[in-house]
Amino acid sequence: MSKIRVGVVGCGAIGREHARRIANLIPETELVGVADFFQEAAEKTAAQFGVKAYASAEELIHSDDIDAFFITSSDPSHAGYVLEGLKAKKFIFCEKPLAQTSSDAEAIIKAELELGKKYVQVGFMRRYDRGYSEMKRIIESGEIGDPLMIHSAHRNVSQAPGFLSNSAITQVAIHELDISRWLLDDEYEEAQVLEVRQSKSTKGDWKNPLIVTMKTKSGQRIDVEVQCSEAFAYDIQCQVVCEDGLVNLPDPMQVTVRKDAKIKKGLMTDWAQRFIEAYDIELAAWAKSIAENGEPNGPNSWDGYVACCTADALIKSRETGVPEKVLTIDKPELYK
Ligand code: ISE
Repeated sequence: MSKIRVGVVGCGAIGREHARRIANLIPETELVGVADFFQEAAEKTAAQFGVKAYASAEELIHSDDIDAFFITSSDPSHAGYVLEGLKAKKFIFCEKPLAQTSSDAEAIIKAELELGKKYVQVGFMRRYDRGYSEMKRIIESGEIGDPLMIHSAHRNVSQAPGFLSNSAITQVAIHELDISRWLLDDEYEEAQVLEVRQSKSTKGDWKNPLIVTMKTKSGQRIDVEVQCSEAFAYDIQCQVVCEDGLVNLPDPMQVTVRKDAKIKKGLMTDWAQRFIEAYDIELAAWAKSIAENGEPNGPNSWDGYVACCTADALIKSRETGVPEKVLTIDKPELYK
């Protein structure tokens, strides 16, 4: 079978990482070209992989040499490129978030429904992390009873320039919005951001830390501590409390060093390293599902849309100070 010919839109760190996977790790794919808002960045990455630098994202998306493309550009550009890709009937792998607002994500759902087939996958890579996958398997087995609540923490050492106050929700907490509903297999009723005493590292109108909470339709509660920056490490914690027991996300493997009458064990500082294996598994599964079944089978536009609706409710609750309803359209048949 011929290879899936892939382009990458956005040549920042995650774009180059995905380009490397497409070019070197995944047998079903071939890297054909890249594009970036800054032509120099596109040319540098193209030279690194020996592929074409397109003059614009639109040119790459509409090229007859491309079957599928990755969106790894800045968050506000995602929704527009997804819509462009649907016009061109290309498979689209869009890094999270799918859009900046639920109305932009809804436009994507409508465009995809008109095509009657799934073209879009959203980069919620945690679903492919071995720790989270095992937690889901245990919850679904029923061996520790029904899930009642989740306690999570998402702690970062730093953020790239351009980070805004609501990026804490749309860029950081968005992973928790997806992984929690995936683990619980339930939808959200309401969501709220809780105020907490601010740490000395709070910058401008960023709130650091924040507590993000959600309540599901069946009454489960989720609380997430979000530290956008200056945390002691890149540290992701998740504990699902069930009726008869609980399940914890394991820390990544680290060796221990014994010295000076102490045991030392390192923590990570970088999210790309923390989830490197999850990204590998995610991209391999994406390519395999397209090659074998003609459509992606990972987190889809609906999942991206629900995350945006939940983010909208959280952003609204920052203004109102009370829990806000998570409002969605009815789930279309295509995503059931
Ligand atoms: C980044 O964009 C990610 O997706 C990481 O997973 C997250 O932990 C980090 O805070 C974001 O900036």
